[in-house]
Order: sequence, then structure tokens, then C-alpha cells
Amino acid sequence: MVLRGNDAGDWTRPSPHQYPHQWNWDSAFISLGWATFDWPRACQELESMLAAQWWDGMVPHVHYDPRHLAQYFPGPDRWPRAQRHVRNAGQLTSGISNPPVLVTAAWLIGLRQSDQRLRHAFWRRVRPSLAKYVEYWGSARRGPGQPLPVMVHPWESGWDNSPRWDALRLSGLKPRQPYSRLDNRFVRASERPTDSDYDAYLALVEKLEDADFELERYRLDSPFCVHDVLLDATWYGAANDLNSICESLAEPPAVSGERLAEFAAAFEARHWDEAAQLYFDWDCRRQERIRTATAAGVAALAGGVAKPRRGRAAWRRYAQLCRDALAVCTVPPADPNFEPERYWRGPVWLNVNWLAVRGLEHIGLRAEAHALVSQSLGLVQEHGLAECFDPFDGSPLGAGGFSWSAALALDWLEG
Ligand code: 9WN
Repeated sequence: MVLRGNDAGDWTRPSPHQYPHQWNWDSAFISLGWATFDWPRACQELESMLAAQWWDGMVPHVHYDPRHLAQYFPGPDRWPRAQRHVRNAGQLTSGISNPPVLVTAAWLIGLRQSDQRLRHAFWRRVRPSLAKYVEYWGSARRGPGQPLPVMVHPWESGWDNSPRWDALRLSGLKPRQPYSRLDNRFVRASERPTDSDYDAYLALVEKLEDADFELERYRLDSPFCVHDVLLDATWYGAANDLNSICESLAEPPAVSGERLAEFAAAFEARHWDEAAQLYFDWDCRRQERIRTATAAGVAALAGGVAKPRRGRAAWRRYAQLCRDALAVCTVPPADPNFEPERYWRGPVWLNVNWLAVRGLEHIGLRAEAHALVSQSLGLVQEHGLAECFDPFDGSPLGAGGFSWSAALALDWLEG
């Protein structure tokens, strides 16, 4: 059993060797799997992630396990200032976040509990931290004159080397401090981001540290500030799910209807591309849309923010672009940036399919949602619980024994 095998006590490693710490959006997806057979453990997964929260509400993308610091790069020593921001002294964290799927996961795992007393007790415990997290994105990360949050690092998107972020790779940015990668020991280099990607990732970490994680200071000196279509949609879904938690607890909504409406209008204005009939990301530096078709635009439908008519058009367009591939591949095969084995540049990822399924349900495409679940479960049955899959023959790629693949399959099987 993959989840039990990767269980680190309070949280679950994304995979046993490649990722020995706790990751923010991994724990969100992973908790959904635990909730199907061990509900208290699902709650613990989320609460251990929230224990790494910063004073300002940010929930870091990595919560380090002090027992395994030598096994993963970059460790907390690359984020020295980050450690001063942590609310619970002694927790070791990175200095960036992830799309707030965590909030939606808290709502969903609560719904899995039939005992209202237990469900409400859980929501009561986590609601203040979740509200701070939602507010962090909505205020500390708010772009000038914009309700949409600014994303500051490709790791924050969780789609590290997506072609959406290729302008960064091409910028030739290099870090001041030397470094050695550790990520190619268990996974082939041809399946991982390149050295140029890593140079840029580490250079941005230094810029964030120099700015002490203040958006205004960072923006002055960084080429990478974006409105990520998936992060924005996830925030909108999180805000609504947080409001649902508040309503269940007979408390006032955390995010007002006016704010949500303003956000939804900005989402359409920035992300919808009428000519392509797709949702794209937005480059805040160049003030232009990043017209790169990836599955992020269809995964974003999960947030329930996209207009259903546009959502349906986007799904049809993207499915057409990927018609020769299995399930939803991250980049369409005919795209010049497509690399079938390289991480976020082509392979199929189950969390993307899980989000796309929710999105299809939102916009009323039930048969398509059902078909995508069957295809995704078929991949797992035939090729195992890999990190990601080859979009043509489904062969397993990346790390093995991958926790969110196991968890999301369980969530689908349980219905
Ligand atoms: C950097 C843990 C994480 C996922 C990301 C995925 C990968 C890390 C890495 O692994 O990123 O954060 O070392 O490559 O891109 O989505 O959360 O599974």
C-alpha cells in the first residue's frame, strides 16, 4: 500500500526517495486518499502542513523533515530568511507556496465524514489557518490594481518546467552561489528539468531571499511575476470552499460575494483568449498573455470560476489538440515544446486529470468527466502508481510509488 509505505508519521512523502519531505499541494491531494480509509490520518496530513504556516498566512511549498536534509536539494539552508517567518518556531520551510488546493481538500475530506460532530470539530480547528492562507494570496500577493495574485516562482505553480515558463529559462538567469543537483539520482535526467531551468530556479530563490519575500521588493528585480491560470482558479475555488466551511459552522463568509465577482471578472479578462479559445497565463512584467497551450487551462476549470460556455469551448479545443495521446497530456503533441518524457512538458499527470474531471463536472460535461476517470484509472491499473506517464504508451515516468497517484485513484474508486 503506497500511502502507508510513504507515511512519515504526520505527513506522507510524495515518493520514498525522490521527495523525502512534505509538499503543500501533494499533501492536499494525498489527504483525499487517506480520507477513503483512515479519516483521522487525512486530517493529520492537512494539519501537519498547516503547522508550517508563516505569520503572514503563507503555507510553504515544502515543509522539511529534519531527518532527511541531506537527501534533497535545495534544503532549508537555501532559504535562510524563510525560517524567521514561520509561526511555530523550529519548523523548517521553503519561502514560496503552492496553489491552495489544501483549502478545497479540507472541505472535501470534511464531507467524507458522516459524523457531524467530528466533521465540524475538524473544520473548526483548521478554519482560522485556512482563512489566513486564502487572505495571504488575496492581499500580500495581490498585484497592483489587480485582485489576481502574483506567482513568483515556477516551483510555486507545481509545474516546474512547463513551457508556460520558458521565457524564464531563456532569460539565462544564474544564481550567485554554486550548487549541485540531487534530483537526477533516482530519476533519469531526460525526464527532469534541465540545468538551465535549475539555474533560473536557484537565482529566483536568491532574489526572493534578497527581498525578504516581500512582493513589492521582489518585483523590482525579477523577470518572473505571473498570474498563473491554475493558481488563480484554485484560489477562487478555495475561497468558495472556505465560505462553505464557514456556512456549515454558522459563521459569516470569509470572502465577500463582491470580492469573488471582482476576481471572476479579472480572471476572464486576463486569462481568456478569444482567438485561441483557451485559458492562458499572464506575464505581469510584459503585461501580455503567455499564449502557450497546456493542460493548466483545462485543470483550471476545477475552480468553478470560468464561464461554462468558455470552459466547454476550452475543453473541446484542448481535447482536439491532444487527440493522439492518452488522457490529458500536459502539452499537446504537435506543440514544438512537447517532450513526451520530460516532466511537465508532455507527460500525463494524475492530479491534472483529477482537476480536469472536477472542471468537466462544473461545466456539465459529465460523460467526458466519466471517460477521463476511466482512462486515468486504466493508466494506473496497467502501469502502476508512477509520478507521471508517457502520453502515447502510458509507460511510467519520474519517481515510482507516487503518493498522489495512489491517493487520487482511491478517491475516484471510492466515488
Ligand atoms: C520542486 C513533490 C513535487 C511536486 C511538484 C513537482 C516536483 C519539486 C522537485 O515534486 O517539484 O518543488 O524537486 O522537482 O513538480 O509539482 O509538488 O511531488
